[in-house]
Amino acid sequence: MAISEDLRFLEREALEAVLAADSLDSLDAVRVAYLGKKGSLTAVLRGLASLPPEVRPEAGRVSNEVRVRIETSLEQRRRALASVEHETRIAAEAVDVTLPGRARPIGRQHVLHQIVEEITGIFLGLGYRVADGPEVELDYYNFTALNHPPDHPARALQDTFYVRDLSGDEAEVEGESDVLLRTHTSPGQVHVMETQKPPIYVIVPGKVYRRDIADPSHLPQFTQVEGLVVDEGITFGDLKGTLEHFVRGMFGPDRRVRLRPHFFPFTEPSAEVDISCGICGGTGCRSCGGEGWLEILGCGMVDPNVFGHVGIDPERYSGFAFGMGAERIAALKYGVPDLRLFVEGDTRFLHQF
Ligand code: 2NM
Repeated sequence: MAISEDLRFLEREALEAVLAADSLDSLDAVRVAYLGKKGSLTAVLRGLASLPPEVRPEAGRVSNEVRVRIETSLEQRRRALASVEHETRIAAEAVDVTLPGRARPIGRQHVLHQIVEEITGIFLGLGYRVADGPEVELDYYNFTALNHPPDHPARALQDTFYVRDLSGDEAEVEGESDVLLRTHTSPGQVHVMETQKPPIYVIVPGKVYRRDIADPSHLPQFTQVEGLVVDEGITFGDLKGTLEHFVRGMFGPDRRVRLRPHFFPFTEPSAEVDISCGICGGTGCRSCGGEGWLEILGCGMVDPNVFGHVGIDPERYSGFAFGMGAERIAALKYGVPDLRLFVEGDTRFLHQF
């Protein structure tokens, strides 16, 4: 009778310990404490053998029932705790798939790049090809072959960045320099004329350099786009029609085009080209300085002296050329008041395009 009471006490104690276990680990400690090799119930079961024969069956039956109930209770609690631990882990690992992703800034083409592509695209549509040349040039290609006389003011140290100064032994004339940063992309066109036979229809975009202080309308480095046509029977009318086509493609069909006589060393005759102001339509406003017209490029018929330098027969061929600053075109198109904005890299400005 005493053994049965011990067993029932043990059972109650074990079942309370099972319910008190709050993790799988502490529950396993309870199992070991009662059912393990050195566990309390195990010790009782071992003691059964030494009981008097008349109480042994009853004690055996009761202790077996107790073992089964403790085991059942352990299993129930194990399931409950495992399920709680599983739920806790799932909750901790949960991903909210409805959260918006982190926005990553994407790159874009610089507005000048876009403008150059737009300009060249119009001429590609007319069958022109794109050519380029080095930014570091020889004086011959930048000036001499382009009919600039030796004393032309653009050759002055004040206006041109010289890379190599030939004063000294190598100089043919004291103080003369022969390597420079190109001041226009025309030397690229000289290379084309030297290496290709007419018909020539090319557009030459690229960076050019002039010794100017940056201000709202000047940059020491800017982007030029020049065009050149050399073929039989090319006239000033072809030049004008080509430029009108360009202006309408670039600024819209309502713009008018005006040519004013001008002078360039490499063309004769030469002209500057204006377009009617997009704000006032030509009557004059603040945006065009009251003029009604905005200057956009320079042009002319290629001087026969230029053909002479590159071995093109001026009796058989004629041609026209034109040049424009991409920054100026972009400023006019978008109403930008200061060319420096294009090169300062302020993304608040650049992201508008
Ligand atoms: C301009 C204006 C007028 C020009 C001339 C040539 C060449 F190579 F054929 F002689 N290329 N570009 C030219 C003519 C450029 O830019 C304002």
